[in-house]
Amino acid sequence: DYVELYEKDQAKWALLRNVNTVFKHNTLLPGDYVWLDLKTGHEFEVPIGAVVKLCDSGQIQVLDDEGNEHWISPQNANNIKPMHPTSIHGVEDMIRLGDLNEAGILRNLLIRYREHLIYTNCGGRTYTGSILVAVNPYQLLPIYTADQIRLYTNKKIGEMPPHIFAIADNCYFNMQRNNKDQCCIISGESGAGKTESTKLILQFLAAISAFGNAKTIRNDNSSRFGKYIDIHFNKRGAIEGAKIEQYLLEKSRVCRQARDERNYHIFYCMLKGMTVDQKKKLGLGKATDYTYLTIGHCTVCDGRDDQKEYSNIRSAMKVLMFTDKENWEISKLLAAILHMGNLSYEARTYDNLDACEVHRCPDLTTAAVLLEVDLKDLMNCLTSRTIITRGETVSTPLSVEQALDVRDAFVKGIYGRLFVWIVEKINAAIYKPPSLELKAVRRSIGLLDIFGFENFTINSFEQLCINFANENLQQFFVRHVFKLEQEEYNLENINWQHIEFTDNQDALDMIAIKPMNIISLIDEESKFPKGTDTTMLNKLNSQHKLNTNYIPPKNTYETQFGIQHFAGIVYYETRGFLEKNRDTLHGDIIQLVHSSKNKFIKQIFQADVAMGAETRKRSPTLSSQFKRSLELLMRTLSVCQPFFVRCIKPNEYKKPMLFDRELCVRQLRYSGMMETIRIRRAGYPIRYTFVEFVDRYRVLMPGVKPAYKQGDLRGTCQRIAEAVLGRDDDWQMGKTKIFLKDHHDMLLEIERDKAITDKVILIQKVVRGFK
Ligand code: AOV
Ligand code: MG
Repeated sequence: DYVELYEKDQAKWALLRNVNTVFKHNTLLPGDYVWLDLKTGHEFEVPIGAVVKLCDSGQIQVLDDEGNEHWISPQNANNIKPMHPTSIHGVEDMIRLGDLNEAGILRNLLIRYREHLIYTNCGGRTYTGSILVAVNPYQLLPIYTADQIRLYTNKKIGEMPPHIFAIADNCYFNMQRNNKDQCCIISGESGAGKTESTKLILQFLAAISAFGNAKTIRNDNSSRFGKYIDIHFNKRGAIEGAKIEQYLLEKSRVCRQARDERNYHIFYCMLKGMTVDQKKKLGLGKATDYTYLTIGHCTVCDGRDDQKEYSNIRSAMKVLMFTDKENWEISKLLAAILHMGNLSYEARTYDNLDACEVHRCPDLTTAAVLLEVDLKDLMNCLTSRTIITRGETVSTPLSVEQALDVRDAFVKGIYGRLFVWIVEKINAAIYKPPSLELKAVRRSIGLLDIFGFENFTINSFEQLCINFANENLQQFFVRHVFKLEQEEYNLENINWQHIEFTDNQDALDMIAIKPMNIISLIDEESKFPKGTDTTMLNKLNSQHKLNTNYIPPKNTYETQFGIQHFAGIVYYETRGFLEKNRDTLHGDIIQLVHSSKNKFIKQIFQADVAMGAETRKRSPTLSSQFKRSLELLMRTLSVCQPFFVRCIKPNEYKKPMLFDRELCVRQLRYSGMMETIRIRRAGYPIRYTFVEFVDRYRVLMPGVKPAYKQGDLRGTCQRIAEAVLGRDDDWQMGKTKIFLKDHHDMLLEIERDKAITDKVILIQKVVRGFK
């Protein structure tokens, strides 16, 4: 067998195929597969697979995987290399690849993708720490049916082809078998398929998805917030409830969208889906009537039916126990936001001060009616600010720019609090607090779906936060897959060749960990009364200009700085940073809300009203809140047994059956996939302490006593392993644990099943004999 020979003796294999002397002896035959190195020198170019078409007087014609033909002359013989048999038709688990290099990994994904096999394991046949690679198909595949779910339920690992359902099933099985919390970390860049993967594991998130998702250039349904969904199971393994944790909704989107992007889906859905009568009551027209919905010059989204979505959202909200009244209150606030966005201002000067007036228009009146506040009060709030100096309250006018900022801040404040309220409301419907006795036995599976890594033409504070979150996830992966793993091998003193990997800890240190890190400098400047975006940038420069992960502005006029992230360099435009980070509403607005007769808006602003002006000023900034919630998240994840789903985006056009090789190589490279496969292949995914091993498998050796009665535990463990697995196989004895490969575990489990069944039959026979 070809494959076997290659694995056993590459030299002999090569000789047999004459591959080193291909051109001399002309032994390549049409139909043979080769790697073709085009040597273009592009950063993300790797050799492409090709098949030999013709051999003609020393020249060889090949057809590459993209359908292009090439003639290779004898001088360029080095440009082609034979392909390992496993690469020809692909493998379900990448650790089985003979050509363990980027080209091999990439081609494996490509040929599977062409056959609609979007899932590939990466040392995935293990019980813990499975890694699944998912390539976004951008089309509905018939692989998510109820039948498929049944096929994947309760299966031994490796029995079925790789699938997201296998991950879900393994999570569940693991939770039961090890009585330990599990988590599933879904990563990948924007549009790679994280949210779809999450939905496939869990289907009831339709409602929250519309309020927090929007069309961006990268993704028509981009998550503009992060979420961690914890599903709780009772002792018997039945779902008992769930809880959603949300992270940092991108509020700026409510007021501003980049070209070709949309505001949150819910606005467009509402305008398409409401009845004429409902719209009339809210004074609403069509999407194109509203400034807030048209800044990106895009009100429709290909392939999305806003009207249908609206009815889906409404029915989901019903399931989640939102009352009709609550739904109406939500709609009123959304409508008020749209009306406020249409206000227009005129500049004035009073006593040489810049001031402005807001035009009286139907939008203004309707906003006041919907917010249930006095029209005059609303106007005052939007055009002036109360300042207290030496115990005296003075009203100072706002310039047009300031007034627009105040209005936008108010609108973002409403939307942000509305979002938080909705998440809380959903939690109230799905969450059941554990009773004291249950606390100990309840187990959970957590699903993490955040916003993916982003790099737009212009990136702002939101992107910094998003990318910071992704750095954290990457570090979690690196720690789990490379650092802890190799640390344990060293501690246990087993035979191990260190595997190099790219560690993003330095970048993370610079962004948020080490003293004077970027986040803390931004924060400090936000609290400093005289701080501006420029003074902030200056501080960043003087502190970090020598750091290799920091790219300072080219000159003093430039307002952006760059960070070398694990997934590439991103330049951040600092204008507006501090304002976004401070995220405060001034007292007049809170006062206005307090005066409202609308109970709902008062409720969502409850905490702010209760706080009082001074506390509000000192309340934590966005980035410090975000940093803290990320730390909590990382802590939660670190006590779970993790599964990883790595989503890959095959093209930038959201198209099916289009595989951009360079784009994919880039993602595989920065996510550390090469090294991951290498460590997974060399490593020992299954390990037991000697006690665990002896107690679990002593049934395989007659006469072995339980662990607590053993004098030489290590010796007994070794004896069992040698007997069942063979002395020469690739397993190792550490100081306190035995280290095994997947197939050892599978073998041991099968043998154990057999032994136990035999015993049961024996007992039955004995019992019957007595009868
Ligand atoms: P994301 O969550 O990773 O981006 P999504 O999960 O929203 O990306 O996927 C983007 C689009 O790809 C979806 O709207 C689907 O059209 C398509 N897609 C993804 N996975 C599948 C699948 N398994 N089957 C069919 N279509 C799929 V972001 O949230 O922007 O980082 O912030
Ligand atoms: Mg998403």
